[in-house]
Amino acid sequence: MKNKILITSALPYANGPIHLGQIAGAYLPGDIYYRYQKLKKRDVIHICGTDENGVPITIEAEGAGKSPQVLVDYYYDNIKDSFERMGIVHDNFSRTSIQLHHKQAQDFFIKVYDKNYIVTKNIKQYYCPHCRRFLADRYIEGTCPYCGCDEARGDQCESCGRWLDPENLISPRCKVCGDTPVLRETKHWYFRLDLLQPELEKWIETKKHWKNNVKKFCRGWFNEGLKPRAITRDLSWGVPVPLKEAKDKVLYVWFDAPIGYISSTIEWASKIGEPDLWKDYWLNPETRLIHFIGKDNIVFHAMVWPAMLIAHGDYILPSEIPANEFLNLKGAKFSTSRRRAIWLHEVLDTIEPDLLRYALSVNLPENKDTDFDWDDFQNKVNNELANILGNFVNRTISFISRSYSSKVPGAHDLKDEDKYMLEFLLKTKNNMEEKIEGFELKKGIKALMELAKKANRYFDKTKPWENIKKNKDKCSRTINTCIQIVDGLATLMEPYLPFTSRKILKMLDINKNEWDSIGRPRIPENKEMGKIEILFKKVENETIKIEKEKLGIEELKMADIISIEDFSKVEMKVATIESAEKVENAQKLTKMIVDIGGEKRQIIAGIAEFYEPEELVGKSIIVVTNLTPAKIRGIESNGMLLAATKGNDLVLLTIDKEIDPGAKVS
Ligand code: B3M
Ligand code: ZN
Repeated sequence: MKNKILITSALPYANGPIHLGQIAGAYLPGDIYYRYQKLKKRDVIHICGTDENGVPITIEAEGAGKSPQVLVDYYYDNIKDSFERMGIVHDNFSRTSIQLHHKQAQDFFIKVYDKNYIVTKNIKQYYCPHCRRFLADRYIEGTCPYCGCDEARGDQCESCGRWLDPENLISPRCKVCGDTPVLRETKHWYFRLDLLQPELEKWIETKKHWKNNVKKFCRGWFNEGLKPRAITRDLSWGVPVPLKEAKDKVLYVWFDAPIGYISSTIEWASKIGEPDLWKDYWLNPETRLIHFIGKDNIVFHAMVWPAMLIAHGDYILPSEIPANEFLNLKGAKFSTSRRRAIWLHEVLDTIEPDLLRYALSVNLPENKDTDFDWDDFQNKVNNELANILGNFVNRTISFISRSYSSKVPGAHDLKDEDKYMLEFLLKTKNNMEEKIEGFELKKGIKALMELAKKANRYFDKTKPWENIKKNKDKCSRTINTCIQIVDGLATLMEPYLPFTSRKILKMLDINKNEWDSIGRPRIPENKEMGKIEILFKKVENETIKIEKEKLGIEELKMADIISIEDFSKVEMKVATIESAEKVENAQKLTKMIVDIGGEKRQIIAGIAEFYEPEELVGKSIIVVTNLTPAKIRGIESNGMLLAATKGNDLVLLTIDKEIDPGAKVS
């Protein structure tokens, strides 16, 4: 086994906040794995940072009317802060807009260029006559030729994950103005993936144990035959191409971004005052390089990046690429650019990080896409985390406090039932090691919950509350065994639930978890327990309701087929909007007063991202008027307006000719 581990998690674009899909895809798994390796006392570092170059940034900045620098500064802070609050730790969290990275990426380019793996080509590229510029990949959208999704981008289809060229798109359109672009001649630099295919194939062949999703992707590309890929773009933001004849061009973001893993490691080494230490990882064949990513990044990490590394020649290649599938939001993919997401920093305002870490851990999309759903979240927290794990820890420590004045009773002459439990603790540890090292993190947390379940049953069966009078020895054996299990659980949960683990240690009055001492009871007789704390507060219905409302319109369910009678029960009227304002602290909600023919109603609707309040006033819309009034974010809404939605678009239903408000719609 190699003795060093270099873990990276995909560098998130600094073009929006982090959402739960990204957390489940890469960041939480990376953190669990890292924390575990730390507990095993391995030489491990976890490297990350924000991806701040390229079109994903410029498009977002243009849309927001800000400069790219202002945008990335904002989201760098926002993302770093979200990770910290979530307990996701990195040894270094860098950014790719810094000088160190620019130089690193340029040097990399030059070395590969000098080795003749980069060539120029005159090509025809889409140009938008209206915007008067060449359109880099993501400035073009159209229909995916593979899956038919009509929101595919010029570089990749988010829906099927296929890697695209803008020319592949059916009915291309300029993302900025919607016009149809035309092809014009220009020059770009190409990376000779074709030359590297044989070596890549050989390398992937050695990865027998890799997950199928990664290998399947690669095989597909090999069968088609790799082609040279353009690695420059016409853009004024990013890493300038370090060649005189390429002024006004920058490196394609996917060329510079993975080099960011190296830059971030270099930055880490100099920050800790050992500027050469990064070489111990990147230049050391005894290091296992592990990239945690989501499946949309597979092509770049399993093909392009290794090809770049082979072409460059100095650095190690990835050992493992644990790529997760997607965590979906009710069947749709989370997407930062489309702002279809549950934002981590918002959730953390009301929900403890460990509750979220748990719900995501047991639902990681390791082998297939999974769904996130707030009811399911509540169920997992209340019925599993609180009722099983929390309950066991609390009943044990409360018992010691009540019946033994907070001092751990001794255990002499353990019986089989007690020994069995301590052995099961050790077995769970071994089992979790195997699962975590094999990147089956979901199975790891499930093994931990199994132990907590068994421990509760043991507590029930041995009945300490009766034996404290009837059979004192047995009672103290039980409680001593239970407290050793509580201690073991605290250690085993640290990778998954670090905050809870801390809380338990505080109650046990111990300062550190020792993974490898699990199974050897380390809480001595008479040890005094610290103050009892409730581990998990149950999640109330109100909290879930608020989270669902934040999702606004996206929560609407698909309609079932209904009869005419059912439909005729719905009363709809023409309404005129008299006033409108945004609801404070609710990005998506607008509050309106509408006139429905003599009667005024207050309506709350999830349209704030589509209509400014002043555009709404005076509009005639259609409102459902006989619904039970609902409270949204504590504000009463007495009616529901009708709108048409598709993908990311929403338009209100209005009327074709003037008619007085209150007119019935039928
Ligand atoms: N920024 C895509 C993403 O955030 C991209 C990853 C780069 S990893 C080198 O999913
Ligand atoms: Zn345009």
